[in-house]
Amino acid sequence: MDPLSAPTLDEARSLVQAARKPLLFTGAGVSAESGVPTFRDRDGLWARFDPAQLATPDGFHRDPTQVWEWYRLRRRAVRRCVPNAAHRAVARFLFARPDACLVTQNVDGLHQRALQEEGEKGDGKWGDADPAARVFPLHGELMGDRCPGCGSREPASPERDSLPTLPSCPGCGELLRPDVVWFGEPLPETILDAAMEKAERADLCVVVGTSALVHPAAGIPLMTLRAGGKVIEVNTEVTVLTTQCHIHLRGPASLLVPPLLSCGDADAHLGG
Ligand code: BV8
Ligand code: ZN
Repeated sequence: MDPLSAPTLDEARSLVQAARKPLLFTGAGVSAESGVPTFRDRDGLWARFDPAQLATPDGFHRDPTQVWEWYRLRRRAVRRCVPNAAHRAVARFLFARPDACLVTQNVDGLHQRALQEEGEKGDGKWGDADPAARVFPLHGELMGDRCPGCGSREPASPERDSLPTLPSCPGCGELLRPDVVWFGEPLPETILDAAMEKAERADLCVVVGTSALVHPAAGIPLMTLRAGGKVIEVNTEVTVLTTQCHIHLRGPASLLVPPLLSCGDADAHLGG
């Protein structure tokens, strides 16, 4: 069945329009059509590398060169990617709905780029809406370097990423690391606390493109459910969450998210 003609899409759109506190929750699948490899799909990052070995403090301590090689490869790939129709629809939704927020597991920065581009494109039509404060990146940012020594942070630079040497902190000389949360590391407390509070207050959680396997992030939709809210899932596959969702929309994010989140007919035809 054509996912756009499924009755469930209309039902899901009504839930989105009626929601007072909608929370959007995304994973790597929302960026798949931008060309960013997911983690667990067949051609995903796990297929060729073992993030359980590389995206960990032990892995970094054991072989910082290999870990940096992996992150620099991912950065080169993401720099060639652009936000897709799903990212743009999420951005427009956040501008149009001051009661909405986004919790993302993604570190690729494509949601943030879509917000910036839609803000500029909006050319003032969004008023003084500043949705950036309603975006909660749980796992950090791929395009950021952090110093474990003095805590300094700076944006990743293609120049520094192309050096044959590993990056060291200009302030204290310590070996820098990518500013992401590795397996076995705690998530940033203020961001996680704020995201969980939003999940408990949300009356609707729209889950897009996640296998819902990584905790504590995967607990976000469950907190909305436990608080009496509803969950809509957009995914090309079923997941461990599917049976608990009120509506499961089967199909790609860039096809389903624009009509699902459109804030008006014109917007839906924008196609994201
Ligand atoms: C912590 C940054 C404690 C790094 C990432 C056993 C049980 C439960 C938990 C654990 C356990 N053993 C260990 C743990 C904890 C562990 C965990 O959950 N492990 C899992 C694997 C079992 N969690 C942690 O370690 C966390 N920390 O618990 O700390 C603690 C507390 C205090 C003090 C000390 C310690 C930290 C987890 C964060 C790890 N970092 N990323 C980097 O990127 O390099 S997680 C990584 O996975 C990414 O962020 C990614 O977003 C995330 C989740 O994956 P998904 O986004 O869901 O991606 P995936 O490929 O899996 O799925 C894609 C989906 O999209 C699929 O469903 C697919 O069908 C769909 N899709 C594909 N294409 C499309 C699509 N959908 C729509 N449209 C499409 N076109
Ligand atoms: Zn330093």
